[in-house]
Amino acid sequence: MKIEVLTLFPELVEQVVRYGIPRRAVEAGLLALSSRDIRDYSERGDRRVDDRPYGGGPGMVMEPEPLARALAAARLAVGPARTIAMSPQGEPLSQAWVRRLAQEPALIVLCGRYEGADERVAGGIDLELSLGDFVLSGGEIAAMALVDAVSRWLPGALGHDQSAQCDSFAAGLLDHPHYTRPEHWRGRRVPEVLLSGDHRRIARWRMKQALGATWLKRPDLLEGLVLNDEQVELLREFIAEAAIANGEVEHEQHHPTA
Ligand code: 9D3
Repeated sequence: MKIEVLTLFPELVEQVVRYGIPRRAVEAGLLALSSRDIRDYSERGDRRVDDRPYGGGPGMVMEPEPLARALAAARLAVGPARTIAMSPQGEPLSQAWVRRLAQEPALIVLCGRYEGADERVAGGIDLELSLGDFVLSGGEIAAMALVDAVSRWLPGALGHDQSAQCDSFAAGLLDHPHYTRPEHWRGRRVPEVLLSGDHRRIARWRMKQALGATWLKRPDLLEGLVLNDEQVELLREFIAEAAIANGEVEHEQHHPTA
């Protein structure tokens, strides 16, 4: 996949492929990232690409002409591509979007700065994406998050085992707890089941912990899932044990979040 990022900070964006899975995706020829400096398309001697907002008010607006020219150059470079603007007005980025975008042959990603782009460039944009409801200083870190997440879904970027596990084990759930050596650390032991060598019991314990963590911390994620019979039973057990641990059985209280 080719990704072209249009930005005022190309050196910042390129950092994303210096480490980890995005780096390996580039080395394996699965990903080509290039960033394009919007200032190179400025119409002005001082290379500025911002101007004051019509209607007044604080802050500056990205001019449409440099953005349109940079978009045209990016399209020439990568061919037909989905064009995405990283924007606080965008749809929240989700794993569903990440997996969909990883199928594309090319992406063009526009990073806003200042108060955002002149609204008239919106016609050249297919999709607006946000990282969520908090304020960033610009779209670059959001674009880097998108590149990182997409690179994990390029065929061959993860070990085959890993991706298969990710798919089948606990899609849509929070992770189960992890432990490593030593077995006994500052008075706390590793759960006995993980030392048992009984792979079926371990898998059931992990699924139960994943279901339980999701129920406790992100009940909204459970709403969207269809659990199989074993998962329903494991979650019932987890909830029953959590109630006992909370002393709710004797006192007939309810779940702490209720
Ligand atoms: C403080 C300025 N805000 C006035 C109400 C509007 C605003 C403009 C530009 C807020 C943020 C930004 C820059 N942010 C992004 O470009 C951005 C972003 C974000 O801020 N949060 C989450 N996802 C994203 S994607 C791009």
